[in-house]
Amino acid sequence: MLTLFHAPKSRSASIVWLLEELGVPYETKVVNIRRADGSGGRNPTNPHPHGKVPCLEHDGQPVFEIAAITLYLTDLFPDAKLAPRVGDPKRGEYLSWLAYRPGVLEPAMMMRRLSVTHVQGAMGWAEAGEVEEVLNSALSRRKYLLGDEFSAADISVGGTINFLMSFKLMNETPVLRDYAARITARPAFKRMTERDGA
Ligand SMILES: N[C@@H](CCC(=O)N[C@@H](CS)C(=O)NCC(=O)O)C(=O)O
Repeated sequence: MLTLFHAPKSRSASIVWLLEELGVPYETKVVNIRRADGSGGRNPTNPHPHGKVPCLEHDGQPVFEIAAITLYLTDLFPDAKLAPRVGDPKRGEYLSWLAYRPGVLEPAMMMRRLSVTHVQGAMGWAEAGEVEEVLNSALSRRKYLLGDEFSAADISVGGTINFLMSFKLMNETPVLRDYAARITARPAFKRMTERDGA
């Protein structure tokens, strides 16, 4: 059994969207989390070591961090064709984009939002404007991050782009706007937003 520890209107929506795309049975446990406005708090039943969401439990074993959960699920259900398999030439690119969201995209945009100075060469991620250039360049040449086929990388990175643009935390461009429209038109995305009231 797959159990997702989930909080509406949070990063765990990414995994709800993925589970809906996979079309596999799962249950969600809605848990309280600490919110940026100071409300909320940790839920002691959430197995995530920091009390964050998402956290997935598969037959009692926890998996945490979106990149790990996404990879875990797409490996568990390869027939859903949401990720290149081991040995596929696109596998490296897929893994790179999964790591890019929490390792580069999120810290870059958060730093800019908080007006923290980026020190080139010292940070483990690139400056926000450079990240936007990379994403615009990749998506101006392709329909999806891996080419013509939608993959779970589009849920993770694309979902973040959509979220950041809607909150004006990322500069909207025609390339990114069209891409966001493409991925959010998917029925599984709509099912996710309907269930969270997002
Ligand atoms: N790096 C984590 C981030 C998870 C995260 O920060 N989730 C937020 C919700 S959007 C959370 O649970 N915040 C509550 C807290 O920090 O205690 C991942 O990618 O899974």
